[in-house]
Amino acid sequence: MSYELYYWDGIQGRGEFVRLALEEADAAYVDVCRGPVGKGQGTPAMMVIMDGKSDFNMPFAPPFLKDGSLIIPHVANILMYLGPTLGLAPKEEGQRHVLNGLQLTITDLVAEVHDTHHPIATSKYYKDQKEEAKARASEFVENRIPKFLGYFERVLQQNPHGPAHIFGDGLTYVDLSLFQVYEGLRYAFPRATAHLDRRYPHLTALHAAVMKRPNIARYLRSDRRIPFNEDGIFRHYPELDRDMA
Ligand SMILES: N[C@@H](CCC(=O)N[C@@H](CS)C(=O)NCC(=O)O)C(=O)O
Repeated sequence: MSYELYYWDGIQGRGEFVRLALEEADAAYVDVCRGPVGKGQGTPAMMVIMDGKSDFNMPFAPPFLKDGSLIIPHVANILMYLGPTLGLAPKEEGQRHVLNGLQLTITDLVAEVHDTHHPIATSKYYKDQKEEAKARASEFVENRIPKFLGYFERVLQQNPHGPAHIFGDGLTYVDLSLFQVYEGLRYAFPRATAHLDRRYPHLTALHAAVMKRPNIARYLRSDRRIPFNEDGIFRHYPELDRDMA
């Protein structure tokens, strides 16, 4: 039976972290909102569950994964659920929680990326909070990108199995998510991230290695990979970008 991924159509957004894991594992899944309306798919099918008009648990926000009768919300939670089955997480429970801690740090980072263009209200347009966005993005570029990426670089450096992976000696879903963060930050802040390779060599090598994995490379070439755009989490607004000190 296929997994069902529910996420807003037209953007990579937070759904992309889950897609990358499903694609790497070549798992059968339906991207429900991208399917035909009227055949149990499309955004209306998601809204039925979101609005509590189905027999399933009602999630607060997408993405969520449906596996049979289970609805699993929140990116990190979905990945923790899928990880062992997809071969992208250790089987041992304690280690799975360590991995989840890393993914939750990515959740925090993603929330801060979102807040660079929506610092005041998620319900308002970017154009209605541009001044505040400038201040927020400036702080993000100056202090938060170095703090988050510096942290992940150090975790790679300290991995007793070597810096090829963020945890243990094999690929995990966190490696895939770090690839996505690296891609997204470079799209949103090309000036600020101009020298990532020099500053964060292990992260840069991880990004390159993930991009070359056969299933990921195939996915990136496919039309399932929607280009970044200004409706997603990682948005490129030149006025929010600047050179890093
Ligand atoms: N912690 C959740 C955040 C989910 C989330 O914020 N989803 C966004 C789309 S990317 C949304 O639709 N939010 C609606 C809202 O917050 O009202 C996760 O990591 O999945």
